[in-house]
Amino acid sequence: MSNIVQVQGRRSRRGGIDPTITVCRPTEQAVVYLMVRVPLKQDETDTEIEQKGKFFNGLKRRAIATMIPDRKSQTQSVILCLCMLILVWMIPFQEAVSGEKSNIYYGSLQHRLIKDGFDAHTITELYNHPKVYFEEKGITLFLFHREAKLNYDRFISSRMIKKARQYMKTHEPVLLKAEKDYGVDKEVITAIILVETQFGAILGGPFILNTLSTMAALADPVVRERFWEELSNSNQVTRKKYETWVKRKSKWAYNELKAFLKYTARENVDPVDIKGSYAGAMGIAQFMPSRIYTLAKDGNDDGRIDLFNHSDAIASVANYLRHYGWYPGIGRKEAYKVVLHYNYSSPYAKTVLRVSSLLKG
Ligand SMILES: [Ca+2]
Repeated sequence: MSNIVQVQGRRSRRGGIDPTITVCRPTEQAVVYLMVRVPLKQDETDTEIEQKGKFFNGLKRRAIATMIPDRKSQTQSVILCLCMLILVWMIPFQEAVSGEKSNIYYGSLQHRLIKDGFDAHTITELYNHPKVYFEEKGITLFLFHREAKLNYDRFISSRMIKKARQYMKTHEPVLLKAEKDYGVDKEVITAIILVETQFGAILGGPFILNTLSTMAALADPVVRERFWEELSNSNQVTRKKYETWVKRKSKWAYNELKAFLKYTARENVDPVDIKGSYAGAMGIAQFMPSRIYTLAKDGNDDGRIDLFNHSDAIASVANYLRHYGWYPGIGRKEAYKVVLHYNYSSPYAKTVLRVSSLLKG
């Protein structure tokens, strides 16, 4: 009885190739089932797709030639397949999984946005933009993100505190104005801006439009199922946890997406060009789009709210903290609760207050 290696591929212009490598014995159930997914670029030509197909056909031939004559054991078969999978990943296909083109995922989301009052032409054009794709990789990171595991200690190093003092010196007039206008200590504003983006040095990776659209699109059962198929290969999350997370986050992301689209339209900035955190927070102070409308402020009085501008970011943080209860002379216990509103993480709030206290000392 020989082992059989099958390489099957499902091709589509937008969804990519999903070759499945299966190792099994004919009279038994599949012993090993491995799958690797190779996405295609939106503009990939038929010839390029054909070349990828040929590669997998070659893989299949080599695998069968190796395994059938020698009747290799299951273990050897698995090792061979794993080696081949590694080879597959090493092929310099230009498009990462996260870069997969989107319309197959974003169809129902577009309908929903249009139904909720967004201009049909603008939405269709936006989701056909080459930079818009399903942000699979980023959303996976978000799902597995563990706030408590982040290394907050680095923010209280002498190097960081020195940088914070320099920042306070550079932006002293704006910080003093914010302190006067909002009654919020300049040290705590500085501490938040340090921890959020290291004073604007780290402004995020993925494009916010893709991050929020991807999470919002998971409200569609078809998209949700497809993404689950990707995730379930990692064995890091149960179906139950996934469903709970999706239910909560897709609703939240949809509201954030609407706020983001309104904000970018109001400020006349291109929504496809703004990068943010894995959760969709933007700018020097990492505001979520919904908060921009209610709590962001124009710190430099130019009539615009630009969260990539330090004066606007400083005033916005001050207003945010005041809104959640900060007042001059606030005690540590109360201050801790207010900072938690910025990011609901105990290590985060403790670090912000520690930095603030070091800056005062
Ligand atoms: Ca401004």
